[in-house]
Amino acid sequence: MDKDAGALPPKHQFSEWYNDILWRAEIMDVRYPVKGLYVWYPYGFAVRKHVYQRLRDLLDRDHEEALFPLLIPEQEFMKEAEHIKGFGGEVYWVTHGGTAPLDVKLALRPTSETAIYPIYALWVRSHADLPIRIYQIVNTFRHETKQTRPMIRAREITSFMESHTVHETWKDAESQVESEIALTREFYESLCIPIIISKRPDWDKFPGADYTIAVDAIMPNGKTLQIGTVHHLGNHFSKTFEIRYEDINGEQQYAQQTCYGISERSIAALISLHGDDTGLVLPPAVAPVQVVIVPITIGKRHEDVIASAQSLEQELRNAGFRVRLDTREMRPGAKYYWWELRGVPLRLELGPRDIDGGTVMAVRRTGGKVALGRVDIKAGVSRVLAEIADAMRVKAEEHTKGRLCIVDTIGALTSALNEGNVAVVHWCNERACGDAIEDKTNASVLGTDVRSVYVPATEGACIICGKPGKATLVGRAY
Ligand code: P5A
Ligand code: ZN
Repeated sequence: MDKDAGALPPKHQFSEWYNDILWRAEIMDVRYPVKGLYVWYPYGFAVRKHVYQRLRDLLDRDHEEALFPLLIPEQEFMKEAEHIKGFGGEVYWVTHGGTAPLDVKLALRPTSETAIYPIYALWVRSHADLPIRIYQIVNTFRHETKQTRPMIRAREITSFMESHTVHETWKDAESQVESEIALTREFYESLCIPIIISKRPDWDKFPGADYTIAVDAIMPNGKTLQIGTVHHLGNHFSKTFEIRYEDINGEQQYAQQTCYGISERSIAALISLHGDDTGLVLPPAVAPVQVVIVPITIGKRHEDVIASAQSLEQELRNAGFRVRLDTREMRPGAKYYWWELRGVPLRLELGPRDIDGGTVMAVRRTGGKVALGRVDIKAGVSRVLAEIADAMRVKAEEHTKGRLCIVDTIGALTSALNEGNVAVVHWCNERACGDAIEDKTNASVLGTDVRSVYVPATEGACIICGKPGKATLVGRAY
């Protein structure tokens, strides 16, 4: 793949655009010789670092970070029946140590419930040990059978944040679910990504959960991407793994649990929702470079301009901005293109005339330019970065709103979906009606009890049987 080969496909050819931007902007190299495994380039890894730092900061308010092993003994993995039904077909097994077959086969974690919960059984003794709120950020392995795509469906999920909590009562676990949802909202808010929250239908919940709350984003092509899930596990796993506590009356009780996961799909959504025909567009909160300074050195004032650009760089760096001064021997136009492709939110251009006039030209990646005063440049840059984040949020919200159709007949539902939209209907929660919706539309019932600012929280007649139903999301999912 020659980096100078051709141009980035237009964003409306979304699949082509997505595959192309990953190498052009140096996010991921997809040439690793194992299907579904991908390499993070340094620049992609820097984006990941800032996104996950944001996630860690939010989690660290009331969770603790820990680290459990990658390998899970077969007996532990096989203990929870539903879990095996759900994941059994996707597990990679380690069968040999060197050349000798292992006595006990070891699973590469597809997720870590069966690694963590036997240890929780040792840690939990009394109600005083609860709640436990622990997360880890690790790689997990799933032998996915659907089409693999970088960050969207990987066989090695490299950036799996999994939180596992333990509580006394079912209600306590329920409020933990709500608290993880609030955290997820805040996380995606800072990435300027609009989300839709709903309760997955029973047949689609996490294997071993009481219920699953899913977080979806609408991608540029109108497909939905599940970018997070929170599961109320009830006491299914605590019964299997004997996680018991002594309550205040001295009686043994099974604990109540939740788990919650976010992966590099968050970065797939970030890239996909904000990017444009020119390249990436990164929100200032997570951009590895927030401000790039391009000196315009024509003629004899070269040294003057460079010195001025260096002092500007230093000042902004001291103020806490992630700033880069681009002094490479390239035409300014080529530099603009380079940084635009990489999604840098703000470019500052500085030439002799700006220096004489006491200004700096600020060019937003989201469009438009404005001259900022050199003396209060810190305030100016802060303000423009905030404007950029706002513009990104508005644009992504308009896209999401524009793709959401509220419909009440199967005919309207089918055409909404065929036009590349996601639809909201009313559904009675009966499996037969859910199956009918899916059969008639060739789409999925994604979730009910939809929570979204774009959808009125109404009740209405089920689109199939007419009985009372709740707002339900129907779409074609990745
Ligand atoms: C929650 C964390 C779990 O595994 N156990 C611990 C629970 N849930 S989950 O829904 O199966 O996965 C959590 C999130 O991970 C993302 N995801 C993926 N991302 C990239 N490639 C994959 N193959 C993949 N599979 C799941 C989804 O966003 C999911 O919500
Ligand atoms: Zn019905």
